[in-house]
Amino acid sequence: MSLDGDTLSVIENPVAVSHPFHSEKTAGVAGAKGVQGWLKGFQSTTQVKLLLRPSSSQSPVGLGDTKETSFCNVTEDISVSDSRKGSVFYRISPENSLLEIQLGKLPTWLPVCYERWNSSLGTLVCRQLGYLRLTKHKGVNLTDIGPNYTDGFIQITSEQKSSLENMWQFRRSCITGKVIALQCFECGTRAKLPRIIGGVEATLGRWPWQVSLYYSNRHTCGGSIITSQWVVTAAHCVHNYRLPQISSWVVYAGIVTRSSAKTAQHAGYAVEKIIYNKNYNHRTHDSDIALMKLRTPFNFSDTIRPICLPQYDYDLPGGTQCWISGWGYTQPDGVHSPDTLKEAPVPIISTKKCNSSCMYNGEITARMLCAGYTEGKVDACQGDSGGPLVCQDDNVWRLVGVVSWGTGCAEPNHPGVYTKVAKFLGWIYEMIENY
Ligand code: 4AZ
Repeated sequence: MSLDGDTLSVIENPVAVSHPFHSEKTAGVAGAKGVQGWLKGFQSTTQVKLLLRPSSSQSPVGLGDTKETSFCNVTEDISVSDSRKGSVFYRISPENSLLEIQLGKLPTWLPVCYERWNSSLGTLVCRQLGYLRLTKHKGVNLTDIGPNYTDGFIQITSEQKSSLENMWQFRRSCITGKVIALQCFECGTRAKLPRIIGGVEATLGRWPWQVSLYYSNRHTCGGSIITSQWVVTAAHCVHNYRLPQISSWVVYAGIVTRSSAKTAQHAGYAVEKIIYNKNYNHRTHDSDIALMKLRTPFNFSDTIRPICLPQYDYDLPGGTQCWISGWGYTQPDGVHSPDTLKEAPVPIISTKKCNSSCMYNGEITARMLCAGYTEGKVDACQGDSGGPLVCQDDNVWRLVGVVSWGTGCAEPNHPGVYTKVAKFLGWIYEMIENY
């Protein structure tokens, strides 16, 4: 299987560098460095969109206000310093899997000395990077990693610290002579695909984490694969009367056309558990998030793959380009449900702007985020609910939002509202570990 972007199985200089997990691909290409990585995700892709087509003069980012909307003059504040909370940044080197840390004021990425290290710390670091868990870790001899690391090391402090952020300190040398190599659970990549030009329809494998949730033999909602047995969706898709009838739900993965859902090749996956967030509020749409556990695990392939979760403590600035996908209505009047999965680019709208009196006037809670266009025209709609809002960070796609609600579909000043997944990371980890 060949993957987009870097894979760790490629060793550029086999003489100078030895690879700790060679022969395996890894997910460790994402830096938790903050906004630069996210802004790189802007894509100049042929304009395709989910539900409603923007006029040909529109670009996916930075659309200006139209006449009706010009009173809404809240400007987006794409400020880097506002978005970079905390002062410790993590990444896993794609060349050699070494964990590298940038400590606030130091300008360089430094390897971490293999001392006082354990797998729980590895899990915390993987989760900080948006991966669900650690898959491998080991100490690598400094003599095996070549001459590239001469600026010093990060050492784990000897004192008990309450937060991961405070665990690290700078050291000139590393007594053990070993540094940490990590591999986290792979997610957020797609297979190399032929390009589509000029279409609004997605092709197989472009959004391999997208699933269709069928209830009583009908497509009801979208969802996103996060592990081999768990799917994230919206609470409003599964709450109430639907819960006791678990056997009525079927999860279809690895498809782009709904008509292919029931062919033998694409037998759906039965559902074992549905958990919706206990703080879900039907009236305000707050905490609109749920998890579905499958009875049997997905068979991962080029067309069925998990999406990464967002990193902790990171708010995407307004204007960041993200994507939605789904089988929801393609007209606001709600009569056209497409057979083929649709996709569309949508920029994040800051909560400040989205909560202004010309948009949702204070209805956006800290657990929601907005994406779309002031003038409407491109948006998620009924049937897309529970599906993904994803953003690319370096080469990795992350589940930033879950399609939740909005006033109508694609109306001016009423962008789509999404559940902010970053606010539910602790809840997701807890459910997946305990259920
Ligand atoms: C819905 O009814 C729905 N325009 C989903 C998304 C949006 C509106 C409604 C956003 O499921």
